[in-house]
Amino acid sequence: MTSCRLCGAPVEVFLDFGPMPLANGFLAGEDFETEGFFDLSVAFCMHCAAVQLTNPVPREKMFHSRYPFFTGSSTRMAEHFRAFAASVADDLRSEDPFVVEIGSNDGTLLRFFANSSVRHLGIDPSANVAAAASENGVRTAIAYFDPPFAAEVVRTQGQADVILAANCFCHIPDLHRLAEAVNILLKPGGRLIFEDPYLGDILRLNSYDQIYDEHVFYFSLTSVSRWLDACGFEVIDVQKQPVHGGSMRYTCARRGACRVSGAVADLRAREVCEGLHLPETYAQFRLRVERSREELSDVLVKLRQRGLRVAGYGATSKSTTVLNYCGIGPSLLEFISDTTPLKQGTFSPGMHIPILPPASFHSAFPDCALLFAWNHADEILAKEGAFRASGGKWIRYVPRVSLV
Ligand code: DWN
Repeated sequence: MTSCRLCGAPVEVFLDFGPMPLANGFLAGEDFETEGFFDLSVAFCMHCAAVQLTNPVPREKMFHSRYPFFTGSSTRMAEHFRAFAASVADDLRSEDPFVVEIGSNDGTLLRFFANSSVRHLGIDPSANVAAAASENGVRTAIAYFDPPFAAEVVRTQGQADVILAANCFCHIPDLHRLAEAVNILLKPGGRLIFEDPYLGDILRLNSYDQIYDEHVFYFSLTSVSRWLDACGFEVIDVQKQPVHGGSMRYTCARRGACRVSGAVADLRAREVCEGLHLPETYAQFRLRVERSREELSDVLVKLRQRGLRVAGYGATSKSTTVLNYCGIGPSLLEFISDTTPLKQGTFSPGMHIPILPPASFHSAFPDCALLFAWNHADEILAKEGAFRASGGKWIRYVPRVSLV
């Protein structure tokens, strides 16, 4: 029996995907033999409602100097982060504010502050994405954020007015140590604002592909509140975000320091109505996931039997879960198109499907394209009109398997 990383109570595994490769472990042909696998299973805590991986992968295996995901690879995401930064900047009141971002990746969010000459610091353990941020004029430290690091920042640069994190906290296995570090770095009246994929949306959309090694937690307001409560903080506002398949932005402060918005009580009540605290909710999710796997495999097998060419679009982290869980290999999917230079010329983790640049997609459109980057569908469908015009069909699997 595994225990909850947040409260120590026993947890119940509701979905076991079996052996999985690293979600971002894109590899060269000569590395197939030595590729590593781990057991991907996800559990629910009856006590604090935290949904979490039971078997996190050592962080150095995932976040390193060849980390292949760059936030700025989507123009819509860049716009989302520009608007996020502008709203934070509007609320800065001190004379010489200091803004820190944990997990700052290529600096897409902090660039706004850098361009406005606001004191800022990005922190990221992956040297290559941090270097991209520095090249864009964003001050970035290559580090994991922990209490000693926070103390060093305070000693050299002072405490922060605001600490930001986007798609970062769900990657951190020890949230109590994280809160300890936040407590050191944040000014007494400061705000912690973070956003991550929202559990309610994962259940609603059946987006099981959000489950992979890097995502240790699948947050709800209920679990976030229990975590922060144990650390002297509280959620003072929540705002739903339409990115990454449905995210939640949590604004937090030290307990009692700020007025709590009515949106917090509203969302808490909605989570009770949706049964986010009940084990049967997760048992039902598991059945829907299993059905989706059967339907997707069935569609792909039938398309191949008809002699049609099928390619993937977007070599996302999420695609690693889908491909390996559904057993989709090169016999069903010819290649995956992706804009990231670091991924191009490699093979997908586990199933070893070639990753090719978009030129390969455009030079000879496949008959169908499996949209792994479904969270960027608006942006992609807008620019890939020629594929549809040529008779191409998109295969979607979120929220359900469909051919459009
Ligand atoms: O939390 C995480 C999220 C925020 O980002 C990380 N653990 C890793 C990463 O997850 P992901 O890889 O599932 O993220 P995306 O944003 O869905 O990945 C999009 C992929 O698709 C990138 O490799 C870029 C590619 N892409 C493309 O080929 N053409 C993206 C767009 C918009 C395009 O037009």
